[in-house]
Amino acid sequence: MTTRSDTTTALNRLLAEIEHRNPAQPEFHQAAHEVLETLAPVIAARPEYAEPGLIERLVEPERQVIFRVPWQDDQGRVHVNRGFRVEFNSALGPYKGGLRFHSSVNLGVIKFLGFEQIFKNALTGLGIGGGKGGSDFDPHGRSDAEVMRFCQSFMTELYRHIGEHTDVPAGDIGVGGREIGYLFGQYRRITNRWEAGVLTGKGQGWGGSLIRPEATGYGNVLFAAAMMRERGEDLEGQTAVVSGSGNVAIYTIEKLAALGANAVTCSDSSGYVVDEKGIDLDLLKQIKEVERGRVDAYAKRRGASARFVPGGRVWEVPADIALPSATQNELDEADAETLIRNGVKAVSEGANMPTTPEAVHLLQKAGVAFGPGKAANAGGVAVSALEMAQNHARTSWTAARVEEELTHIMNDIHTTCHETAERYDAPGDYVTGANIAGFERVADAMLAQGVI
Ligand code: NDP
Ligand code: 2IT
Repeated sequence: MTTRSDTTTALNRLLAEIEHRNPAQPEFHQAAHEVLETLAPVIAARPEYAEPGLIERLVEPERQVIFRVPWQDDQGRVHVNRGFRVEFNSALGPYKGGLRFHSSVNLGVIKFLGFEQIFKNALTGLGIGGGKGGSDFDPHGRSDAEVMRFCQSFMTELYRHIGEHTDVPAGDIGVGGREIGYLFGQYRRITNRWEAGVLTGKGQGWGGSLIRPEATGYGNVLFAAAMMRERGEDLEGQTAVVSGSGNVAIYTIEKLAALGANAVTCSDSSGYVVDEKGIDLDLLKQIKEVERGRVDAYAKRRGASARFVPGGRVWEVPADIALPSATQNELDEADAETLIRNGVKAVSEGANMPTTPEAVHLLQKAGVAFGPGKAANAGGVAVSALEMAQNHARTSWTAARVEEELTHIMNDIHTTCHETAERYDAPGDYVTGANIAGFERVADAMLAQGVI
């Protein structure tokens, strides 16, 4: 019989092996540790999961594509970026996951995101595998024409690896509606196919789903609300700190307001804004979505209630709930201490892996409800799967119908994580609940489908 301590020893050996075989990929190591460290109870309880090779296969992507992306700027200069698509696991469905365009992108970052995506997508219950891609291209300050040429060059290689039944990319940092439009146009041109389901996050009128732009932020707030309900509270009247000012942050702030909470911050890589009256969403959308400006412009135009703090982090602003919505490892141990000191009740991750492992540990120890990204931000990919469903059926649903489905999915993910944590003696631990529940679904499919 396999004991929990045998299992932990075997998992630790595998983690050392992962670090050795994947050098210089600290984000991937971090994501692998975070998942594998919580799996010992389920592997000990269900011996079939201890089958040699199962976890080893799970941590090795099925396919990794790296390619050159040459493009010309408006002055005619040639730039060479690197493109990635990591097709991690297709046991539950076609590879599904976003594309990130950011200067920090490298193979290790894409692998961490792809690995997380496997479990997140499993939690949605919608039949999607895990993948992720992107490029170290930095869209900041680039003209529309430059972004278009970059997207066209990127898709000129990517098209041969994707397809509505194979691999379905979407947006992530630096990839929104504009980029998905250029990518879709080039895919259609090269393949001569109207294949709506090959990309999600498309525009209204050409295959996009209503509520997809809102889905990640809305979903995270719904998850936070479910965690608060579990504590006998709701969001009404609560003060929230939100980081980031992109797609996820904006619709997080919007949904918080709809549920009676007040988001008082937003940020970008230059610093943060705190607004005592609550973030004015129309102004933020104008600056970020229309003008593609920086958050200091918000403080300048808002008047006396707002100020810009260059280089600072939003976590120093006292709040009841915190929703990190920018990037990985943006909330560390010192930030967690500050949040706890200021009486935070819940932290719900809109971004992927924004909270460092030490910070997660501190928050959980202090009794703060902690919603890990793979559960809390699954609303985005869930509505992507609903977009695929609408594309396959050649129909489009009303906003009310999509939002109703999203609400149902987020509540279901919350219940699944909560119940799974209780089943494995970790009541209230959503990290363990999300990892084990996601793992069980993927592992069962992998075992049924044999050694491939
Ligand atoms: P956007 O590109 O729309 O916005 C990203 C925001 O985060 C910007 O304000 C950006 O500021 C800030 N940011 C990014 N990188 C850094 C950095 N290294 N340091 C400081 N600030 C940074 O991206 P999204 O809103 O789509 O994504 C935000 C997070 O949510 C990511 O972790 C993403 O993986 C995750 N996510 C996204 C989903 C989606 O559907 N879009 C779904 C699930 C998760 P600046 O402009 O200065 O770089
Ligand atoms: O991290 C994520 O889940 C996303 N960026 C969304 C992926 C998707 O396919 O919609």
